[in-house]
Amino acid sequence: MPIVRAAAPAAPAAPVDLEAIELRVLHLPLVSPFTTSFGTETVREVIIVRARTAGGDGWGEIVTQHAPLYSSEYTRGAWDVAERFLVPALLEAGTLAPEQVAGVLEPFVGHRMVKAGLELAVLDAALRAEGRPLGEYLGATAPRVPSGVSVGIQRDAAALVDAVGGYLDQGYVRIKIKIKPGRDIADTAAVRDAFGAIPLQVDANSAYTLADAATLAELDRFDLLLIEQPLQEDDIVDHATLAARLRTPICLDESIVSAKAAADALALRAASIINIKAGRVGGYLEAVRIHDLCREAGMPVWCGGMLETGIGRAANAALAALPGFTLPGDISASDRFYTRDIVTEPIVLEDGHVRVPTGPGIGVEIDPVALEDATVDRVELRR
Ligand code: OSB
Ligand code: MG
Repeated sequence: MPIVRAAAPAAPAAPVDLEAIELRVLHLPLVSPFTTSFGTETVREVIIVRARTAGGDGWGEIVTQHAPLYSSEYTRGAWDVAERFLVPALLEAGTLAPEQVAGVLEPFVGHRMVKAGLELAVLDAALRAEGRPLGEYLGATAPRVPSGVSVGIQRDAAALVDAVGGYLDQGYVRIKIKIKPGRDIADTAAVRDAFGAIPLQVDANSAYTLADAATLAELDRFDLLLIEQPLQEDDIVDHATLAARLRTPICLDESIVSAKAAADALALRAASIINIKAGRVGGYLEAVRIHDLCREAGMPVWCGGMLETGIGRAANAALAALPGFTLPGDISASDRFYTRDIVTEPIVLEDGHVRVPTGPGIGVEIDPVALEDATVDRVELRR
């Protein structure tokens, strides 16, 4: 069994004196509706965290969605647990290093996306104060990361081909299409027929059961990079059973909620690839631990996305630059989802890649006017 590293990768960051934490709910209109097997989103509802410290501010993003459809977490629940329990616990601690945040929040069960957003804000404040980039701190080795795009379910297969063609024209190096029962084989066939041997994968967001194994096995003929999360979050054994019946590699997303869950999935052969999302696993430090154990086991990983703003995307690019991220991530440019991002320099695609920020902390600056315009609720909790 691989050794799970307990502390942060490089040198730990210096503690910060937390003075206050500000939470904002934002509503950001999407450039086009985003449909998955669990629903359609037209406005991204997300929480932005500002950690106010004696040495300056730090920013984080709580990647919950409006409704508990992807996982049990959702924005208003996140807001409540943050305001009532998690933020007070951090303020009570007062002076703390980013590596201590998870331990302070540990007594509170679950709510990993909230914990991740709070930890990122403290980490960003600490690294900005030291002038150290997040990528360097996490152990990034690449200056830029290949950019894949997640394409929602469209009106019909022709519309899907149009959408995919548009993203390929923009330079995205890997396409992921969302599937669900009844919108799987024909949609995948249409994309393969139209674009040939492009790097292609599918994401079911838990929409199938083992009874659908024969349908899922039909996907084998399309030479996909992987099929992401075909079964439910807690179907670890069923995923192992399914994996033995498919040629297409199974990748887990929803099921991998911690380094422990990743180690279990590996041991049970429930997946041969893992999608790492810092929000889903409770933070960027836990994400690095999953990266490390997968790398040791020779299992490829890639960086997933939750329609992040420039704050979360910048941090995701830093994470995806670690050496074990051998498959392109869902790290699309700001304009994939938003006409107006809340950072001063939107994330852009350059030759199919996104640059890993080199400035202190997450390496992007917040646009105060865009932030204010998108804010629908705000609270500041003081020490
Ligand atoms: O399953 O990867 C997923 C978005 C919201 C919730 C779940 C998922 C997604 C995506 C979008 O696929 C990826 C992105 O942010 O580009
Ligand atoms: Mg997914």
